[in-house]
Amino acid sequence: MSAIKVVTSILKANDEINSLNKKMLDEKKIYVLNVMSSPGSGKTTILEKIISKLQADIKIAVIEGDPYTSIDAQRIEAKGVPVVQINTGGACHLDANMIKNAMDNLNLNEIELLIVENVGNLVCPAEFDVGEDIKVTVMSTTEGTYKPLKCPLAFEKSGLVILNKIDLVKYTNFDMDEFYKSVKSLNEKAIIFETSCTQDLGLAELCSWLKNKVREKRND
Ligand SMILES: Nc1nc2c(ncn2[C@@H]2O[C@H](COP(=O)(O)OP(=O)(O)OP(=O)(O)O)[C@@H](O)[C@H]2O)c(=O)[nH]1
Ligand SMILES: [Mg+2]
Repeated sequence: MSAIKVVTSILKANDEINSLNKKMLDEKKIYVLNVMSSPGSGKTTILEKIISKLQADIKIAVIEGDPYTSIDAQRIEAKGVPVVQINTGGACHLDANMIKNAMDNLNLNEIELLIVENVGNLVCPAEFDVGEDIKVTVMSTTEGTYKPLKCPLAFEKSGLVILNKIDLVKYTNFDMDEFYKSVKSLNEKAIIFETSCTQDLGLAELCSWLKNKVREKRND
């Protein structure tokens, strides 16, 4: 019984801070992505590609969640956009309080698109809102067909699903029909893009969709 109460109160505390973060991000009309995936699905690589394609038109900043290192933040910094590193000290997800501290280190007047790369983990991050307009789940074709059914919450809560490493599908037994069926069974409204960062597939379409979302929010 007490364990249930602890979990409830942690989530409630997160919701309260999240509402304040969200209010500020909405006032500034910043469109926010919360990008989640298993370790190594390609989150940072997709971010690098998005930044390259959109930075001439849209002011982008990134919050990088990582258990211990700054490796991904350095990759993003090399693209020339503001980035704040959050090291969770081994914790498996970002929470609203961490995002609040990161926001204090960003000039919100100079951001139109804020991308949060969550810690590589496809279970816990889905529980914690971080001020996002949309949750994004990235999964790669090398992770097996049944990942959506094994980690349903991330897919249920994600408005956008990116199936990455589509270039590798031919080397796997990944069942594309079954993947679409499982995602749609969990979340029939999810928009799905197939991408390859090595072959530059699907990224232009993804960026065009994203650009529209950023514009919609600015014209609210
Ligand atoms: N073949 C192929 N490799 C890719 C693709 N996208 C990313 N990779 C590779 O996959 C590996 C992991 O990519 P990252 O972008 O670091 O993955 P991540 O999800 O950010 O990883 P964590 O932050 O550690 O969870 C790297 O070696 C990338 O070069 C792709 O579309 N195709
Ligand atoms: Mg990464």
